[in-house]
Amino acid sequence: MTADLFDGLETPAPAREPLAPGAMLLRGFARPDEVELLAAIAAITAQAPFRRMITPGGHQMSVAMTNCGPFGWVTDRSGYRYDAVDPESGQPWPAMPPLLRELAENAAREAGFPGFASDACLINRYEPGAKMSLHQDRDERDVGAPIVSVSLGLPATFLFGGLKRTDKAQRHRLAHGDVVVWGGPARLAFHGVAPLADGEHALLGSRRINLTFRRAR
Ligand code: MD3
Ligand code: FE
Repeated sequence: MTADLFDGLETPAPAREPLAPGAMLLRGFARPDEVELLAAIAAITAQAPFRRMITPGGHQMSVAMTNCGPFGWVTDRSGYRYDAVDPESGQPWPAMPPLLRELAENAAREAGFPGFASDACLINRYEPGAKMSLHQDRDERDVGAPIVSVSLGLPATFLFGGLKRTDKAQRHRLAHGDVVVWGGPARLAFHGVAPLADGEHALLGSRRINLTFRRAR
């Protein structure tokens, strides 16, 4: 007789793939919610459209961004900051839908960070050729809280380095539905995204959308 391993028990735990100390990949974790996630993103971007922001150095980013939640990450000639107001509209950022907040909280718990209460969700849109250079995320008040990232649409090559910009970076393929929790010693690692390759995704077309949930304040 072959017993079903999960017979009468709870659903199996999602596959956890450690990428580095503090960094846990949950492959496909967001897939069950893909349709509702995309509808929520469409509603957010109707209120706060994607825009390509300007860096303090005066360059326009290739990635288009928007935010939802109490705080949003913005950059302009004066610097990087979290702001409660969308500078394009003068209005608060759209509310963070409970589905998004709960997805991030559940992923963080799976990775060993229970009670993750994100107050900012940065939404990045990549079209073919868009990239993100190596950087650290250090505009958040409490770097003891993790960052949770959700990848949707076209796959990307993610670069994950060390605590120094010059440390050699590992490359990881992040595909539709993949969620990564970045905490502990990974939280301040340099990271980036290689130029997005052309392609066609069934739900998103020739785009990649990445959500990053943060505890900003
Ligand atoms: C590792 N976004 O928005 S997500 C960013 O795919 C950002 O759009 C990339 O880097 C993207 O700041 C990467 C994965 C990620 C996000 C935050 C991290 C990895 C991280 C913070 C610390 C270490
Ligand atoms: Fe980042």
